[in-house]
This record gives sequence, structure tokens and C-alpha cells, in this order.
Amino acid sequence: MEKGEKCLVIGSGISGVASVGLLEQMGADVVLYDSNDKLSEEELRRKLPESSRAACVTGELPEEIGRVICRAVLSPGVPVDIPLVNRLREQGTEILGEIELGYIEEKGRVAAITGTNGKTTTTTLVGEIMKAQLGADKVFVVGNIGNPYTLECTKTGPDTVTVGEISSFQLETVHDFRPRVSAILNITPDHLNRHHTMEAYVAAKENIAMNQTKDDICVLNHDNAYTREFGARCPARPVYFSSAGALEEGYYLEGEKIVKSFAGSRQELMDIHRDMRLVGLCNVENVMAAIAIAEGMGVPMETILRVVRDFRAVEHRIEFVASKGGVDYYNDSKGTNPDAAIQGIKAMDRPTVLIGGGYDKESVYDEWIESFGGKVKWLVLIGQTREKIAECARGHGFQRIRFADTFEECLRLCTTLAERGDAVLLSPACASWGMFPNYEERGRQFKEYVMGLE
Ligand code: UMA
Repeated sequence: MEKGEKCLVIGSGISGVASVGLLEQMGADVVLYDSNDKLSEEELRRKLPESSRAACVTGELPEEIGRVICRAVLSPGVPVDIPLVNRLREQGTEILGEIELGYIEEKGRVAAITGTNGKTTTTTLVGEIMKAQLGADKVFVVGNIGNPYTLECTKTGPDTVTVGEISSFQLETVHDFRPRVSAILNITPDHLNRHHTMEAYVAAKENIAMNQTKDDICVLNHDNAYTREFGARCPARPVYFSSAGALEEGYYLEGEKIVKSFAGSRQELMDIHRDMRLVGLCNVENVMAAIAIAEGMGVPMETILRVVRDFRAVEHRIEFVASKGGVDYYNDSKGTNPDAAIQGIKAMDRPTVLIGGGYDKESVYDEWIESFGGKVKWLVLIGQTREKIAECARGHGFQRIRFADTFEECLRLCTTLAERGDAVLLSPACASWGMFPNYEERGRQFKEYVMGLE
């Protein structure tokens, strides 16, 4: 980058603020812009360190600023087809995402994980495995998990590993990003309000491997039609995992055992009950993917299995909170789409009072409702999508529905409805936006309420 190059950062969330920092270190002349006109320029300035010289703009971006911008860095939440971005693209401004910007400064090896569900658990587990091998100071866990890549990339070196959880939003704006090992854990409909079509969503996910070559590895789910088929045209060497049946080559579940099979040699790696603290088939898949990724990154199997054995659930992902009055409470606030929420229900082994609803991402709820399979006793609905979900549930013959106007009312209702021996599961199949700033806050409020129960 040339010194003094005019760069625009769109979005003043954690990615935007970190991008400003990196661009300034790179010598750029930066404008931080946020389209939210409820934010003042002063508020944007306060998000930046005092040393920053970036100009701050909110609301409409004046045309004279737009015209002189050479590069625009998009925060993940900024759609690539809004008028401002289209205008910049048309005038020849380079458009890149925060992940691509971080990658420019990457000096070590990268493992990158995407997929509709399981990303956070798999990324965290791979991060732990890499730390066990290299030491905590040589591993950076970044991306959608909540830690911007641009905050960490300048600390990388030839002996470091970056493990990235990369969302489809982030993959729309990569250009040269090339992980040594990539993974697409699964693809099911999600974020269709942003990507518009399933084809566009799948294409964004596949970008994770677009710069890879046969010297690299792409770990894929053999049980998912999209990812299985991608293996045939993937530029990297595909390595499959499956929880549905034996594979000639790959990692798979056979009875209670995770098995590795390559070049005619079969090895039983671990027992999913005895050697795993995570619950649910989705987590068996996450563990298989993590094993495949870590082996691809050159970690000895002995180290991998040692870490897997000790690894506990990630916060907000089918996380056991507490048992109160004979009722088990589970926080699956990260169940932000129907497919993730299906995994949440599948992991329950008792009658369940389920909390659903939230922000409308134009999802379809039929499969989620069908997965209730007699296990869900009551469905307590909140948020923007509650009517839509209720209508869908009734259409499937499920009538035990209650509405709540606030989260607190919802939690009180759940404690009344749940009986000794039941579970209460927060797994809403919707994003939290509208009622909460993010799913973490929704999960935290759930846990706080549960811990306060007698
Ligand atoms: N904004 C604009 N113009 C727009 C849209 C947004 O100016 O057209 C502004 C908003 O007013 C706001 C800012 O952009 O001030 C927010 O930017 P952002 O939404 O990109 O939020 P960040 O704080 O930078 O967080 C992002 C990811 N957010 C999203 O993808 C929506 C975080 O993922 C991620 O952890 C973080 O970068 C670090 O990489 C969250 C998420 O919900 C967890 N991800 C989705 C998911 O997991 O389903 C994909």
C-alpha cells in the first residue's frame, strides 16, 4: 500500500475499528464510515484510540469523499450490493473485506473453517489443539468467533498458526485468502435475506477454497449434498468426514467409534461416549472435522486426541447451564438458524420446553418443527418471527404454543411450564437482533436468570 493512500472502512463495529488500526499502521489515510445516522461522528471517534487520525463520517457518505477512495474495507455485516458499494466498485475502488485485509499481513500458516453450523465449536477445538502443539503465543483464533483478524495479523510469523472462523459474509469479499487447510462443515439454508439465493450462499462458502491448490487440503462433510459434491471440483485435495456411514478414505463414525481410514489402513481413534465431553451428533461431526483439520496442519494424532478428550462445550452452544428444581437448563443461544436449532433439539434426551423466535432472516421453519418429534412439550415464542413460527407449527399439528412479549416474561413462563425431569432449551432458530445486540447477550441473560433460580 502506498503511503497516504485513501481508504474507506465501512462499519464501525469491532471489525471496522480493528481495520482502521491496521490500515493506519500500513500508512493509509483512513475514513471510518457508518451508515447508521443515529450514531454521531463523535461517537465513532470515541471507538478509536486517541492516536488515530482517521476521519469519521456517519449517515450519508458525501460524494466528494467517495470519489477519492482507492480501497474500501467492508465489515462483514455490510452487504456487497448496497448502492454505496456498487458506486465505489463502478468507479474502480478496490473492495475488500476485513478478512482479506488481515490476510495481506499474514506471515504464518492458516486454517480456515466455514459452514452453516458447528463453526465456532470446531474453530475453538482446532485452536486448542494447535496451542497444545505450538504453545498459546503461537496461535491466533480469529474471525466470526468475535476476534477480528486485523487485530492479530501483524503478530503472525513463520512459526505461527492462525485459525479462522470465517462466515459466508466474510467470504464474499476475499480475493487472495489462501488457507493451508480449509473446511466446509455443512451447508443448509441460512442468511438468505443477505445472499438472496441458495446458489449465492453456497458460492460464498466455496470461496474459502478458491485460491487453494492440490498442495492444500479442504475438509468436507460427506453427508451433506453440497459439500460432498464440492469435493469433485474443489481446487484443494478433499478430505471427507461422515457420521452416516463408513468411508473408504476419510474419518467416520462406526457405532460408537470414530475411525480413520486411509490407503487401506483402518484405525479406531476414539469412543464418542467415553472420550468426548461434548453431546450430540453434531459435535461428533465437529470433532471429526477438527481431527481432520489438525492432522492436515501436521499435528500428531496423540496430541489431537488428548485435547479432544478434555474439550468442553463452547459457551452458548448446547451448553448445560444448571439443574434447578429437577429441570435441566441448556443455553443454545447460538442456534440462530433452523438447522442449528435442530441439532439443539436432537441433543435433548427428555421432554423439553423450547424457547424460539427472534429476528427474521427469511428462514423456513418446517424442518425444525418436524424435528420436535414428540420431544418438545411447549414452544415459547418471542420476537419478530413468533407469529410466523406459530403458524408454521400449527400447520404441522403442533398446538402447545405460548407467546411472550419480553425475554423475562418468556423465562418466567418456561419455569412454570417445565416439570421435574424436563429440560428448558434456549435454541431459538433465529438471530437475536431486534431484542438483543447479539446472541451472546441473549445467552448471558438466559444463564443469569437460570443461576438466579432457587
Ligand atoms: N453498517 C453500516 N452499513 C451497512 C451495514 C452495517 O455502516 O450497510 C454498520 C452498522 O451500523 C454497525 C456496523 O456496521 O455500526 C456493524 O458491523 P458488523 O455488522 O460487521 O459487526 P462487527 O461488530 O464488525 O462484527 C462482525 C461480525 N458481524 C456480522 O457478521 C453481522 C461478527 O459476527 C464477527 O464476530 C466480527 O465481525 C469479527 O469478525 C457475528 C455474527 O452475527 C457474531 N455473524 C453472523 C453469524 O454468525 O451468523 C455471520
